[in-house]
Amino acid sequence: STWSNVVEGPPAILGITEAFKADKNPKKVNVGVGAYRDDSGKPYVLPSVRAAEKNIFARGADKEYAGITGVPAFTKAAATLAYGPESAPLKDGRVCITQSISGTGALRIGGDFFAKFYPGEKTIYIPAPSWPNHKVLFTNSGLKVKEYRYYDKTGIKLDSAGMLEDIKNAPQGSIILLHACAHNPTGIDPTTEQWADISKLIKEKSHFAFFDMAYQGFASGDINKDAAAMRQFVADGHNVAVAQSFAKNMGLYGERVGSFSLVTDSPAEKKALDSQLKILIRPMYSNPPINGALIASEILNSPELTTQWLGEVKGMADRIIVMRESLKSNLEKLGSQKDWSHITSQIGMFTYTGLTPEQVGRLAQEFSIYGTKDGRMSVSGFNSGNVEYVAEAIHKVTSS
Ligand code: PLP
Ligand code: TYF
Repeated sequence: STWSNVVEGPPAILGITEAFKADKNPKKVNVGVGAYRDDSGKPYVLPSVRAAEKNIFARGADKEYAGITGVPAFTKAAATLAYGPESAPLKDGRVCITQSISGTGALRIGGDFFAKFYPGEKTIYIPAPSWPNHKVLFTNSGLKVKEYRYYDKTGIKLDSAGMLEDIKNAPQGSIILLHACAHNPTGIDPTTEQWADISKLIKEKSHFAFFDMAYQGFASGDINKDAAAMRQFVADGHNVAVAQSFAKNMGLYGERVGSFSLVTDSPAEKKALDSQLKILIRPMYSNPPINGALIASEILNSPELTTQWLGEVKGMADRIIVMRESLKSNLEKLGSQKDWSHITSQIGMFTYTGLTPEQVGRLAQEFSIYGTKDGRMSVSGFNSGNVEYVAEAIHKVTSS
């Protein structure tokens, strides 16, 4: 037949959710996919998002097409959120920005743009490990993908020396992908001092810094703190690229709201790049969906809703921080002799537990606790009703 050459491929991360759904155990826990859950284990629609939806509906907003680069009131506010209201390149009018199909779409626009226009080495270096989608996404864009060392498995910490060495040894003018905050999957970020060294080295080597910012506000509860590394790079004179997502910090997962932006040297250069971004995007999807962008815009352009939203982001971040402490103290209470300090020192959506694939397999089979094979667990899958159970299960598989 026509498709006889097509063989079935491996399941994506969503396979974990399928296994979870099929499990009849009432105690089952899903810590696979990174989507926030409230303390009763339910998806959470932010009250500020509901309020924004009401306003949009009450206004009788139409369903006309946006332009190729999306809803201007949204992208303007999104840029200010990422770069900060005092950002020099924003004030100078030299930041290109386009709406995107969430963070993934932003990365893909970036990948395609680099593949077409980047004058230097068309190789992008991603951390080892990284969000699994990075490698295939940039490869499909036509970039060569290589890795830099990031995670020190023995110490469960950043391999700072390895990272710097690999960035140093990359050919002059390579593209370096950096997680802006809350590194996925490890939950381990460079310190402010380490970021300063990375920025300096990237400058010296004339590399290009591409920030994947999927968790602004979600890591620390503070949108400025979580953007600090990226803003420092801009202040250091890097013309960065940024992929921004509103999936996590506004809980707009399925609405697919994000942006791709580039800092340029001048408004004239920005104009040229803006035109090429449009030429790139038009044959992909003509223009992006408007609903989520209107919601984000409504929040970011209303001081009251912004204040409310910031409180809600902090609420999500704080619940995750409390769950980290609870998991760790429960493990200690059970008498676990292992060092679990990384559970509370890591930040963001995930804890990289250090469990082996075999232990992860036992968690699923014996306890109906579903995480990814690399030992990553989505902390928001924990709640006051299941954290003790999870701690007991982790203690059992790590002590026998
Ligand atoms: N980048 C990282 C590091 C992520 O963890 C994610 C997923 O949450 C994304 C990008 C893209 O997510 P989305 O396309 O839902 O915005
Ligand atoms: O790593 C995660 O679990 C989140 C959610 O294609 C996610 O980043 C996972 C896979 C995917 C999109 C989002």
